[in-house]
Amino acid sequence: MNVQNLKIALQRSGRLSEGSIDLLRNCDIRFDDGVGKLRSSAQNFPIEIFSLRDDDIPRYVEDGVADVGIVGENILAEHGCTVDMIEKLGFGKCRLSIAIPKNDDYTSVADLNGKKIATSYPGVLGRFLKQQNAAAEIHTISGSVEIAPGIGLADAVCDLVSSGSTLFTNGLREAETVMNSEAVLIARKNLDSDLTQLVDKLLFRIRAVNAAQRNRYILLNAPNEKLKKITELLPGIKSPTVMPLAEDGWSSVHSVINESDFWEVVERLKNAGAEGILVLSIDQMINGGCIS
Ligand code: PRT
Ligand code: ZN
Repeated sequence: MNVQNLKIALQRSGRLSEGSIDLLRNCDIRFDDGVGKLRSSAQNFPIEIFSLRDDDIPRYVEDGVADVGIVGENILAEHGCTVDMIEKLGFGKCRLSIAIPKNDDYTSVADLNGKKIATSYPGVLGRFLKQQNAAAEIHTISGSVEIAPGIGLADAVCDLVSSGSTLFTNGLREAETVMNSEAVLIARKNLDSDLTQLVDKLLFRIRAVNAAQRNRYILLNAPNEKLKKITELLPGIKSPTVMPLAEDGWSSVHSVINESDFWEVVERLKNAGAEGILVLSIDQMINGGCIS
C-alpha cells in the first residue's frame, strides 16, 4: 500500500504565498497554513507542504528535500537548477526589465554600452547582454535595486516590474524587457512512479481549476429562426445545449466560452438576435446553486 506523501515547497511569506495557498485550496486540498510553520500536512490529499524562501525552492526540489515546488520563472532562470517545469500557473506575473533614469535618451541596447547596471539577477542579465552584444558592467546587489541610480551607484537597473510604480517613484523608466515571468510548478527529475502518479493527480486538479477560472458560462434566449446562426457563434467546450422555451418560437441556449474572446462573442450574439444574455463565472454556477 502506498503511503508516500508528495512534498511540495511553497514560498513562506511573499508575493507568491497567497496565490500558491489559494491554488491548493481551490484544488480542494485542506491544510493548516499556520504562520511561521515550516511544514504542514493536508487532511484529504497525500501531500506535505514545506514553506521556504523562494530562492531556495529550486535547489530543494533538485536535491529531493521536496518533490515539487511553486516558484517564479525568474528564480529558475537565475539559479539554473535542473528541474522540470511542468505547468505555468497564471499568477505572480511580472517582467525582468532594464530601466534607466527617465530623462536619459534611449533608442536601442547599444545605448547600454559602458553603463553600469545594478541587479539581483546577474546571471539572466549577463546572458541577455551577451546575446545582444551589449558591453555593460553588471553590479550585483541583493535588495533596493531601484535606488541605485539615484545614489550614484549605477547608471541603470535590471529588476522585476509589475505595475511599474516602483520605477516611476524612483524616476526610472523601462528600456528593455529581459524576460517575462509567472509562477510555475516545478518537479524533480526522475520521480518514482508513485510520486509521478500523485503529481499527475495534482496537475489534473490545477488544470481543471485554472480552466474554470478562464471560462464563463453563458445563457441566452434565441428566436428559433436565428438559432442556427447564434449556435454557430458559440465555440463551446462541446456544442451548446439548446432547450425549447415555454414561449412559442424561442429557445434557451447554454454554453461555456473562453474569457479571452468573451466580449467579442457577446457582441456578435447580440447582433445576431440573442436576448436575455446572462453571463456567470464557473464559481458562480457552483456556489450560486445553478447546478443541481
Ligand atoms: O523572502 P523570500 O526570498 O521568499 O521573498 P522575496 O522577497 O525574494 O520575493 P518576493 O516575495 O518579493 O517575490 C516573489 C516572486 O514574486 C518573485 O520571484 C517574482 O516571481 C514574483 N513577483 C511578481 C514579483 C513582483 N511581481 C514584483 N513586483 N517579485 C518582486 N516584485 C518587486 C520588484 O522587485 C520591485 O521591487 O516589486 C517591485 C516592483 O513592483 P511594481 O508593482 O512597483 O512594478
Ligand atoms: Zn527571495
